[in-house]
Amino acid sequence: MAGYTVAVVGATGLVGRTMLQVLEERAFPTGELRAIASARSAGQDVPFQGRLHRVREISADAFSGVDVALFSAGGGTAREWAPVAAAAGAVVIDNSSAFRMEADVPLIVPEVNAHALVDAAPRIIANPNCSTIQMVVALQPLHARYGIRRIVVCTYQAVSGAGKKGVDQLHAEREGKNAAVRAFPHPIAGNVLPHIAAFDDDGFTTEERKMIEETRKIFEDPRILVSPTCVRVPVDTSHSEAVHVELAAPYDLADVRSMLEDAPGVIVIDDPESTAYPLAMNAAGRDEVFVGRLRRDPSAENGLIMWVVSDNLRKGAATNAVQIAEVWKARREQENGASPA
Ligand code: NAP
Ligand code: 3JN
Repeated sequence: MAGYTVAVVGATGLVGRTMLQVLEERAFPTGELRAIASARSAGQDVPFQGRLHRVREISADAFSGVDVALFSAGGGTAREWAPVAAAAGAVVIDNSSAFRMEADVPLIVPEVNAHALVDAAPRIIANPNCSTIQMVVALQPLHARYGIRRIVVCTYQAVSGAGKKGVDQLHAEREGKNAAVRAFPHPIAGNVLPHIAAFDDDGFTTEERKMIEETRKIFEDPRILVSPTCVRVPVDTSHSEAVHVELAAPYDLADVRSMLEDAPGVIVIDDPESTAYPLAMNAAGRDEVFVGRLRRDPSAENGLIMWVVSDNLRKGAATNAVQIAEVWKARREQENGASPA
């Protein structure tokens, strides 16, 4: 069968199911699909390209002959199985934090640093955290033109970022019920939680640490200061962010707006007088990063404030991973001079 053999690990999860949709929508040349999950859901079926595919339990055999393995099954599964898939000959594109900060693992957002995937050689490529992805896509033109000194960011993150159990908790609470499994330490319906993942000794959460470290790695500048507060809100899909940035040089607001309008993967919606600004419910189901409320921050030198919204399951996870697969495919076909038989 023509096309690549593609494995989706975590195919029954929110991100994995979205990966299947995005592979299909973007017509990634998939000759054979391997839908992989844990023993819990082996035997279930997932839809892809108009038919149902049987989910198989993860095993070394499941990776035999696989060209591309898209992982979205958490860090533990990635640490155990990504090296197995890579050893079997697959390029692994992993959505977890397991390998993101390893020096020899490219951490890729195609609109920002596709160049970091220098050739088709790396066996593991990491997909950044969803909150980082949408922020760096919006900041990339500013970083390229002016340089970035400091970013203060507050996130408003959808419950789907916490997987199926996050969505289930919100939906159960909306119906006045208790969720069978709680994803959050407090009720989320009608609430706002300044707490995503575990706290460290300095009072930051791991989600916040990811935003700091991943932004520096993607922008290839360890001097960029990042000050995040990550917050969970009772929204199903799309993360929103208030991003306050201090640029390294004076800027012209009209130039910034026009650069953002031209930036790949960015849509500017910014007419506050007519109540037009990016909204989580409008970004859901879309692949772009939406930017609005652009304004000068008079409290900081070269300060700029923006509101950034994107679908966390698509651009924040599945779409970015499939875009990485497309970059990998282009490199590989350039090197080999041909597409797969
Ligand atoms: P989810 O809805 O809870 O789905 C988890 C998936 O992982 C399910 O398919 C599950 O299979 C599978 N899985 C769990 N343990 C496994 C194991 N030991 N072996 C094989 N498969 C296993 O979660 P999600 O929202 O899809 O997120 C999945 C992961 O993606 C997260 O843990 C995170 O690492 C990553 N993620 C990244 C971003 C990002 O920011 N880029 C965003 C969200 C998530 P079963 O059905 O068999 O349980
Ligand atoms: O909570 C969110 O909105 C995003 C969560 C992402 C996430 C959830 C569980 C484990 C990650 C991630 O992508 O960083 C991980 C992880 O792999 O560490």
